[in-house]
Amino acid sequence: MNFLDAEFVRDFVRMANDGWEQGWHERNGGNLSYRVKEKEVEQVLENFVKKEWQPIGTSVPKLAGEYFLVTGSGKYFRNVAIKTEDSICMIELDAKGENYRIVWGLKNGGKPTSELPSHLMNHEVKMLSSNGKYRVIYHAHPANIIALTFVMPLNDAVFTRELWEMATECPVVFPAGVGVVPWMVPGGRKIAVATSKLMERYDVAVWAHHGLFAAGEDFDATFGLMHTVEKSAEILVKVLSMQQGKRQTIKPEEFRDLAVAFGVKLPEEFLFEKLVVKKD
Ligand code: 2HA
Ligand code: ZN
Repeated sequence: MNFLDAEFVRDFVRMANDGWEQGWHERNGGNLSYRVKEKEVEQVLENFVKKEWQPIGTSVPKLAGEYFLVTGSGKYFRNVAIKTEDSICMIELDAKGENYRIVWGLKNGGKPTSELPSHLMNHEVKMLSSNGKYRVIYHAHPANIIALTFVMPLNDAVFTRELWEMATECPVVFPAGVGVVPWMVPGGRKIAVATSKLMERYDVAVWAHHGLFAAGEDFDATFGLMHTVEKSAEILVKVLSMQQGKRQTIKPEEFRDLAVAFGVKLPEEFLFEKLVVKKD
């Protein structure tokens, strides 16, 4: 079938465009990747034109031979829906998981996302820990979560608890919590290693002064996770802009009730007692 007619390609394009419409992808900001299922590879095989092998910049042996649909380096999310073949590509990994080659897309030249090492190392971690279920890795630049990294301690427990408190659905949507990566140079192996270490435990990691990194089983869950975290961050920014501190919030015992009602496990280390300052 025509590459652009395949459902996984259409879903990828829709998600990229949704992110653009949210305002999370100024210029060439952000990147998206999808680990393609075997039967989906078969659907589009006839479109492949295999380019030369290139080093990934890291090693992902467990992903040997896998195919990924990824956004292109320097390409704009804004263009993914209207110039798909110029903006994204499908890549194949070699038998060692050390090199990739483009098999479709980026028709005017270019490379996969500059964050390819982070994407692939995170795919490897999430694939292994989910028994193969996780397939999507998404990086975006949502303004509110980035703003919080300038005023909150860069610490998993503080970010998790504050974001959980701002919207009741949050502990249910990301019960494991949120990891925080201190500021690092983007695009290399170092940030990839730091992020993938956190993603052994979490589905979402904040990149200080930069953005957010999220993983999920499919496009809806991954986009929904990014959206939920950023919405919660937006509420926190609004609250902190109105006054210092919160007059009332969700308490540790209420989180425990929520966990029971929704059948999720919330780590106790995030349910610490807080000092509440009464203003009047
Ligand atoms: O420009 O977002 O982190 C792509 C990025 C790099
Ligand atoms: Zn970025």
